[in-house]
Amino acid sequence: MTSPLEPSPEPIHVTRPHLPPLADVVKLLEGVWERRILTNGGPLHEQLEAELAGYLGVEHVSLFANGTLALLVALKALRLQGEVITSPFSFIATSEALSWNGIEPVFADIQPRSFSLDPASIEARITPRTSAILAVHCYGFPCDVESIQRLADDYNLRVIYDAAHAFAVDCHCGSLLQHGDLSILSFHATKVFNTFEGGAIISPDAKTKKRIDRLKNFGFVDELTVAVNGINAKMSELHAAVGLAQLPGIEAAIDRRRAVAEGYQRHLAGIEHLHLPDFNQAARPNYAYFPVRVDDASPISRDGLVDHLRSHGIITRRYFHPLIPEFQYYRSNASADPALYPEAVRAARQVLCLPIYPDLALESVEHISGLIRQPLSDRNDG
Ligand code: T4K
Repeated sequence: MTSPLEPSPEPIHVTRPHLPPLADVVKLLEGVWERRILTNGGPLHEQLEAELAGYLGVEHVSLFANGTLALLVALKALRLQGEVITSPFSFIATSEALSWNGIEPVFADIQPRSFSLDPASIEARITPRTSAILAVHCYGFPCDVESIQRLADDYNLRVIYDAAHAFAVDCHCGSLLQHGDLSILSFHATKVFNTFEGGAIISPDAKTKKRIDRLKNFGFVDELTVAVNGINAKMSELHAAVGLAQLPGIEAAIDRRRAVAEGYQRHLAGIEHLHLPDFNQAARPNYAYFPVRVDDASPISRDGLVDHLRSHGIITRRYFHPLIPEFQYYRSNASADPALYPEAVRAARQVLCLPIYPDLALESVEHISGLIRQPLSDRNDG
């Protein structure tokens, strides 16, 4: 075992994709080679939609080439216009999907525990032009879905959940993906469940799924009819094969993530100025990320800790710094004003995502924790 203060031999990255046995993928691909149906809703695509619906506890899954295209199409499917209230503390794709649809993102503040939109701040941003709320289950922690739905009902707004991080997360009433008008998932290499690249939309009913399935296939109803202004956002058979091979191992992968998270909770407990994530927010968490906060009174800053860990080969990430409105493209947005989202500003300054993935060794978790404890404790003593 590496001693807590020795450098790691190999860099440890914030994540490492979970892969199914290659033989399982090859077996599925043999069928693809025989059938020569490579895409456009092939049998593996259909099978993965059905198996995912069963596993996730939802009725209607539409697969996509990636999560960003799923977001683009979800917004289009609901015919949204004007302004949509969203989180500044997310991956840039959340706002980019709005901009690509000609919709203006309006940034509201987040709650410090869940890192997800604060209903009070959403309400303060509602105008006559607001058509929807695009909320993010950040790090897989559930949004306050009930308060958000109440606001939507009161102001006649639609709700879309960017659930890119929330694969297989349950809230108090079952699958988190059942809330809102639509939810989208990402199956990118860095996600809990990956198809290399991929994504999905969860629809509440068969009619909505049909509309979404047309939108992702150029809007075709049949060979002669295009009903909507669609796009090509389909998942190929190759990616579906990876997904089908992943599913049998997903429970074990989430269990191993839990063991890593519990290891960090154990080894990092009681360090002053270091605040650990609260996974009890979900009835069933997925441990997609392990975000810690380095508070402003800490003897070492968050960025100092990033550099310290990097010098020992531990590559953490500051998801989500910079905030979306700090990127050049959004700086001129009318709601790009840090005074409107102080909690998001604080989170972007304090949060550090530690390595977490199924085959991260528990010895490495102890090693990383020792590296974190050192500068926080040393300087406290001095
Ligand atoms: N909404 C939200 C809230 C999202 O977080 C995302 C994506 C989306 C929507 C859009 O979904 P997609 O269109 O991507 O399906 C990553 C991902 O590219 C991105 O999918 C993800 N969110 C975002 C939070 O993180 P980076 O810039 O961190 O990726 P990268 O390449 O630096 O990877 C991080 C680490 O993972 C690397 O240091 C090493 C490891 N890695 C990565 C890849 C791609 C591997 O070991 N193997 C790999 O193949 O963005």
